[in-house]
Formats: sequence, structure tokens, C-alpha cells
Amino acid sequence: MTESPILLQRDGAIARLTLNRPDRINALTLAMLGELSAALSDIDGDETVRAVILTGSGRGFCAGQDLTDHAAVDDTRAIRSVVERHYNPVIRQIRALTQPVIAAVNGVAAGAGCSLALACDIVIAKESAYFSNAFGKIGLIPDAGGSYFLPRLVGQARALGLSLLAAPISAKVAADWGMIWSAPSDAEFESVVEETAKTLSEMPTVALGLAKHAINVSGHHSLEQQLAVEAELQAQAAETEDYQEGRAAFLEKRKPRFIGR
Ligand code: T3D
Repeated sequence: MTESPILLQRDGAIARLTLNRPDRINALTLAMLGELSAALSDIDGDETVRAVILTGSGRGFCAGQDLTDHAAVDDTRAIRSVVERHYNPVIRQIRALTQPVIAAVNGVAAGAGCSLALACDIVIAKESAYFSNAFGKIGLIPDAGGSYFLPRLVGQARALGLSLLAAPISAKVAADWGMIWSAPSDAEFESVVEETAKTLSEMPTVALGLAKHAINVSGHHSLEQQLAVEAELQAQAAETEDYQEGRAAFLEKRKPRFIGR
């Protein structure tokens, strides 16, 4: 029996999603995107899941679109529909997921694989990993949100350099540029990912989801619009049991015990 190209494992309140085609550096087929989307739907709103890790199996994170997946590439006129029906929904799902998502970039992230990592809330890349906006090398443009995330993360000059030159950058440079959260050494990578996921999974999950939403919408808002968003979302956060617990713990000078609602 062939192993599923998307693995979903649960460890307590942490869900780990693994892109699982290591012999193809986890290049994405349409079937795989469908499975990833279904797994994200399972996780979304599940109160027992309070942090998500997205990673790759083997030596890479993801090599982007599988360039041999005939379902995707035989008819180039179909690419619009591939992007709209298969890539865009997954990117929207990750951005809207009520739980925080860590991209654990265990090796190269290329093309849509790079965009997929940048769609996540916290990107931790192994020091030896690298990012390649490889689209330009094959005559395509950054998709799966790449042209949206890159200028917001690194500024227009670097976004254009990365996109037009398709030059790979190391995890260390990506961290220095503010494109990702951190680039721990290869030896420490797995424990940093685990610790970060554990920390997130013990935090006030609803507030984290609302904070993520506030920051994601801020990019296309005026200050006035954003102040209104904050007022609305703060009111929602204040209705949670975790807010009561957070305040009580502060006043009682003890560590809070958040329950995620
Ligand atoms: O629908 C649409 O098409 C629109 C959507 C487009 C979105 C995109 O993502 S476009 C960009 C697609 N991705 C790329 O162009 C990257 C292609 N891959 C590479 O440039 C390199 O493989 C890497 C830089 C990622 C890694 O290089 P390296 O030297 O570490 O590994 P390798 O030897 O190139 O790859 C190992 C195997 O994986 C190899 O197969 P083999 O020779 O052992 O049988 C290679 O062909 C395969 N592989 C790697 N990337 C892909 C792939 N097979 C299919 N599709 C791939 N994208």
C-alpha cells in the first residue's frame, strides 16, 4: 500500500502535518493539495488542537508544484484553474486557521513550497535550509501568495530581487531579512520547533487566532479601519475564559493555566 502524501499526526494539543513525498522533495500534486486542504479542514475549529506544525519529510520542505503532475501541467491553459481551485484555497485556509501554524522548514523550500512556508504564522527554518523563489527559472510568476507575502515581509527591493533573479537565500539570510522567525542550527532545529509548538499550545488559543487575524488584515487597512478591527476583536478576546484566567493569574502572582477557550 502506498503511504499517504500528507500525514496528520496528533500529539496532545499539537497537530503535525507532514508533506510526504521525500523522493520528489515533497513536490505538490493536485491530489496532495486536496489532502492538505482536507486535513486543514479537520483541524480548523477543533478545540483539542491548539498549535499546528507543517513540515516536510526527508531532506527538503517542498519543491513547489510537481512539474510532472500531468493533471496540473498537460494543459497550460488550465493553470489558472489549478491556482484558483487548488493552491489559493490552501493558502486561505492556513491564513484563516483558528490555531497558530508553524512552518518547520527542514530543507529547501522552492516555488509554491516557499510561498506555502511564508503563508504560515511562524517560520522556523533549519540553518542548512534555503528558500528559492524558483518560479522565474521556469517562466512563471510567484503564486500561492508569494507576491503578497514577500514585499510585506522583506520590502519591495528584496522581493523584486528574489523574484526576478530567482536567487536562493539561506535560512540565516532569510531570518536576518525578517522573512522568517528564526534559523536554529540543524542540531537544535527539531527541539526549537517542538518547544515553540508546546509554548503556543499552552497559550490562550482564541486570542492567538484573533491576533493572527488582526495582523493579517492590517496590510490593506488604514489606521482608522485597523483601530475598529482591534476594538471588535478585543471584545471577542475579552469574552474568553482564558482572559479571566490570565487576569486572575496576574493578580494572584501565579502562572496562568489556559484552556484554549
Ligand atoms: O500549476 C502550476 O504549474 C502553477 C503553479 C506553480 C507553482 C510552482 O511551484 S512553480 C515552481 C516549481 N518548482 C520548481 O521549479 C523547483 C524545481 N526543483 C528544483 O529546482 C530542485 O529540485 C530543488 C532546488 C528544489 C532541489 O534541488 P536538489 O539538487 O537538492 O534536488 P534534485 O536532484 O533537483 O531533486 C530530487 C528529485 O526530486 C529529482 O528527481 P530524480 O532526478 O531523483 O528522479 C527531481 O527531479 C525531483 N523534483 C524536484 N523538484 C521537483 C521534482 N519533481 C517534480 N517537480 C518538482 N518541482
